[in-house]
Amino acid sequence: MQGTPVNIIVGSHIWVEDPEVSWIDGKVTKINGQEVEVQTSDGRQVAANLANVYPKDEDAPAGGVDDMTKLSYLHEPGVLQNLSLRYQLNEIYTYTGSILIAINPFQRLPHLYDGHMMEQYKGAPFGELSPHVFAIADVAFRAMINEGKSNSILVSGESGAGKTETTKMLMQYLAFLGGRKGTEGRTVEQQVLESNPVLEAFGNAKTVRNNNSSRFGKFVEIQFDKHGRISGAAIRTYLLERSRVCQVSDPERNYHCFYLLCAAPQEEIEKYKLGHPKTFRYLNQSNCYELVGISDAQEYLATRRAMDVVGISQKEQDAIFRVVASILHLGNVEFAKGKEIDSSVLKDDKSKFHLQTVAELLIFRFDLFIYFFRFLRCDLNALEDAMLKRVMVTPEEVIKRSLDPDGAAVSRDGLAKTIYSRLFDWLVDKINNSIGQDPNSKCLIGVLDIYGFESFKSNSFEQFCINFTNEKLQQHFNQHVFKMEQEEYTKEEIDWSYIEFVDNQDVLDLIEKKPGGIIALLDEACMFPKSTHETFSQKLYQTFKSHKRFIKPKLSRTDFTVAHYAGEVQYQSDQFLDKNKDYVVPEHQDLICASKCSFVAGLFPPIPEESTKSSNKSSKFSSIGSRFKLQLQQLMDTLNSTEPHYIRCVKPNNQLKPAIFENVNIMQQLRCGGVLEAIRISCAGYPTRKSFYEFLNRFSLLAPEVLEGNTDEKIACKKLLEKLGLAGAQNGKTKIFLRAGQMAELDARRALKLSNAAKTIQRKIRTHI
Ligand code: AOV
Ligand code: MG
Repeated sequence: MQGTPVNIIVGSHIWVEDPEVSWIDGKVTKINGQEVEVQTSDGRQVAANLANVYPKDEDAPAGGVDDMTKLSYLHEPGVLQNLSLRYQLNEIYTYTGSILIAINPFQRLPHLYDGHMMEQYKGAPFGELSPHVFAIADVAFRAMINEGKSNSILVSGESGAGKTETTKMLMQYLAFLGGRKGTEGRTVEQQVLESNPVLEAFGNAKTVRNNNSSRFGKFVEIQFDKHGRISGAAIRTYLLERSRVCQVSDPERNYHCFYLLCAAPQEEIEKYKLGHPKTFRYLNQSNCYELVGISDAQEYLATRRAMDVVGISQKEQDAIFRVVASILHLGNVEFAKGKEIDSSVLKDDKSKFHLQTVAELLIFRFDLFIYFFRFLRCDLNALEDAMLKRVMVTPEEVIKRSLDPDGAAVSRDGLAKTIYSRLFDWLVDKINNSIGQDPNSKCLIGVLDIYGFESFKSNSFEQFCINFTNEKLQQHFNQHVFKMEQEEYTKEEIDWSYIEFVDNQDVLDLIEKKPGGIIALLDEACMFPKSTHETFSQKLYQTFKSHKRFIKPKLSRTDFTVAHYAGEVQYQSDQFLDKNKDYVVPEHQDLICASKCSFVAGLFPPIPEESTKSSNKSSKFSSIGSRFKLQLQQLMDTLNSTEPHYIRCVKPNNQLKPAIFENVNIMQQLRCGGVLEAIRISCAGYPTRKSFYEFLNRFSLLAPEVLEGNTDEKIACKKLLEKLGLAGAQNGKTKIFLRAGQMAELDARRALKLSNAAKTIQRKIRTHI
């Protein structure tokens, strides 16, 4: 942040920290050494340290400025006030240089995104029109066309901040620019757009933070031909939240598709033996079944239509929903204690019915089931066995061991989660194949919609991976912002050689270093059969005893804390080992692989012989953490080969309502999203930029002689700077660049001069009288 100027005097307008509203403005009434007394604008008298107050720009425009770099004082309170002023006027977009900050309006603003708007932004020079997502997409598109280089747009922010909506608007605008005018039917751009509702139906759910929360990360790569027309696309997804399939807490929902299917036309309900969501264990753990303003029945039909557009055949669609229904039935299979110790049986006839339905839907050819019923009876037994027993291979013999009811339930849920995540992956693959890739495309625009930094009361493996992603992206962001700053200085022919910034490489090393990072140690623990989360945590404590980004919390024996760039997060390690193991029980694998339905069998391709036979444990073990790390590295490689653009989405309040601007909440997001970091980097250089005209207008009264006989603003400014004796300030080609604190110093000098001038006039008037 901009260093606190020493020029604060009694009467200065300043910002002072406030626990309720983050920053409040006021007037200095007394200065005593380092302590200042302030009369706040809400009528209180508060004391603060001189180092913690910031000057307020009394000349700031009432409606704010559309780019933070135009602020006279670039500091936290200035940024916050500017966003607040604009939000009140429904100006939800603001630039910080080339970064777009988007504050969720929580209300439809249709005029902002209509065809007319798209036309306006098309080809308009950046910064000429109000800040907008279209402007960012337009810059990316033009840069791609003109320089023949790939571009990417990175959208980030916390849950409910508006990433997915922003991404959709970006895609719509790119489809508008790169679409084939007047073409009917299934065009590539239509397929790209319609992939959204399909993926949302299967990958989004209502959470406490967002009624339509994406439970996966997504990178959409839109390919263009040499004429700038969309010629292909590829969608990559990251880390679908698997646990939600079996575990939903009130008042959240499971994935939308389950509710959509329960609201399907009667014929389908009967075919899949469905009923109200209340009747299914995987849905009734929460009391929330409906979404305000959304009809699941209509969404079901809309999803089907979108599936048509992206090229999923009717037959495939039937199979998809059959699998979705079978997961619901699977969840209703319950277990009770069997006769033998530690064994289990199906709890009752209801459980038998549901298991049989799973068998019908998943394992047998649904349409042939009735004819082959007798023949297939034994398969039903196989299904029951796969649920209740495990095969153990010892050097001497092969034995079947029974599972106790809890073990059987865990295994059932494991199966449900695996089937669902494979179904999701299938959908992504299918959409990619159907849209098609353009092998000749040299340029692409990538759009990244990925979960923002998370820090909850309880943080598990998912938060760890999410925050790891954010550390990676943050590093990329910092490097980019730093580069942009340098480019601006180079363009303006300014010396920037001494600007430095600290990056977050040390956190990344802590997490991903090989060997010895947290992910590597977790993999090691997963491969060693005797490991528990306790031994894993002990290992972490030992290894990172003196790592400055790693903390062992005092009151816990297994938690660990990582000091992320956005703040400290305490992780509970108890499920880390389980969640990191990507393991499919061989019985489940064999069972589904042998399904008579080729779609279902295709979800579980046979595992190659060598890897099952191999005695080498590491080849058998597949770690979610390591795979994710690899995926992330590939993503970073892609991003590094593109010209990035950043959109930071901000959620103005937790009530998800319009017109509420919560300062403290927003400040925290600006910090996590790196907006403040970007400002800090820019403050390390020249945070204040003023056009020659503005600068003269404001400060020429400090040395009016510079204007004499001078018509060239640039020369007058140069002279003025010399007169003012500001160390380090520079004259660029079109602007003046001031170091942190210099603006405040000049304002103080100006205020003093004005007040002296006023006193002189008064004196003159008095002597006159
Ligand atoms: P997210 O993608 O950032 O959260 P969404 O894009 O789903 O958040 O936005 C959440 C909700 O905010 C949407 O459902 C809309 O109601 C509203 N919204 C967001 N942006 C706009 C806009 N520009 N205009 C109008 N309404 C908007 V998550 O996926 O939970 O991290 O996982
Ligand atoms: Mg989303």
